[in-house]
This record gives sequence, structure tokens and C-alpha cells, in this order.
Amino acid sequence: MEPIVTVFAQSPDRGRGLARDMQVRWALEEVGLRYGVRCVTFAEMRGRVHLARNPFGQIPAYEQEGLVLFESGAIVLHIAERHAGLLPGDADARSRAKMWMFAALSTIEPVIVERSMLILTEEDEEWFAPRLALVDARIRKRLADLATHLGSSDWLEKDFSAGDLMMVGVLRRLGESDLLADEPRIAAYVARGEARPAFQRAFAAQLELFKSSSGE
Ligand code: GTB
Repeated sequence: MEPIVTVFAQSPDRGRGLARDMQVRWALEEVGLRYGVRCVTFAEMRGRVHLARNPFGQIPAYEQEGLVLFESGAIVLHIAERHAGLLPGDADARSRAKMWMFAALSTIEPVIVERSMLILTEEDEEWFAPRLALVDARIRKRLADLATHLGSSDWLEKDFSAGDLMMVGVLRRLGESDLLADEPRIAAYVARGEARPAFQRAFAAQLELFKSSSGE
């Protein structure tokens, strides 16, 4: 049976593919699995039925044959461990790919989310500009370190993996800031991820859903 991914009925990102169902869709496309989507409104996300899928009332959720998962990283790992294409065969190389998934989610993502939240909630505060400068400096340091690791490689390790998928997914949230553009190796890395046919199919699917849900 096809897995079902629960997604926003109308994504607040307006089809930019920034909500975290994008990583799950992308992983499913990379391994060649067909999937269905269930759309939930914000009201439904707070309801009993969705809370049974995700106790935090968020998307994405993933269901297949009785298994229900939430957390985009856990879902991508689940897919990657069961289907070829997202993790190398060698045991040490697999561990390193998983290490990069954790790095994306616990070393890179928090400071990027902090920036988004700051802009969303504190833009009118007097401390906004100095706080943003501080957060941006922390992001720049992370990006510089990541660029040093990447060097002239295409991917974080020898081959594209779930680690790159999660990392590119997280970095894309910086798209409209100068931060990516100011670190050309990272900008090129993100562009390489976005150029993958599987990414393109996932992006098109979520955009199509947004357009049909908003009548655009
Ligand atoms: N750690 C969880 C995971 O990785 O799955 C985080 C899940 C999460 O943050 N889900 C968000 C959500 O459900 C959607 S993706 N939010 C609703 C709520 O908490 O009530 C985050 C997101 C939302 C919107 C944009 N955007 O508009 O650009 C980008 C990213």
C-alpha cells in the first residue's frame, strides 16, 4: 500500500516548498516510491484525529500499513533504511550519512529557525537589528564551517545521501536572505540539491497542491 504523507491543506509558504513535508516528498521521490497526501487545515491539526498522528499537532506525518510516524528526519530515515538510494551500503558510510542528518537538524536548523522566528515575532522591537546581527553571525559561522568541509565536493560525503537531503532542506529556508548568496559554495550545494529530478518532482507536487487549494 502507498504511504500517506499528511501536509498543510494550504501551506503558508505559498508553494515555495519550505514546509517540512518537502523533505519527505523528496525522499520518496529519490527512492521511487509513489505516495498519497492527506491535507489538514490548521483547525484539523489541533483535533484529536491528527494529534493521534503527531502529538504536537504539526505536519508532516507519515502512515504506512499501520505504522504512523512524525518528525521529518525520522520519516526520511525510515524511508532511507528500507529503500535503496539514500544511504550507502557500507556500514561506516551509512553512519556518516546519518550523522549529517543529525547535523542538519540539530546543528544547522536551530539557528535558522531562530532567525525566522525573530523576523516573524520581533521585527518591531528595538532590539531587533542587533539581535538579527548576532543570529546572522552565528549562521554565517556555521555556513563557513560547512563550506570548509564541502571544499570542492558535490556532497557532504562521497555520494548524495539522506544527509544531503536534510541539509539542503534546512538550508533552503535561508533562500531569501543574503546569507546563502554570501557563501557561494553553499549556494551552489543547495542549487545542486534543488536540481535533482527527485527534488523537482517533489517541488512540483507541493506547488500544484498549493495552487489548487488557493485557486491560483
Ligand atoms: N521537527 C518537526 C519536523 O521536522 O517534522 C517540525 C515540524 C514542523 O515545524 N511543522 C510545521 C507545522 O506543522 C510545518 S513545517 N507548523 C504548524 C504548527 O506548529 O502549528 C515549518 C514551516 C512552516 C511554514 C513555513 N513557511 O511558511 O515558509 C516554513 C516552514
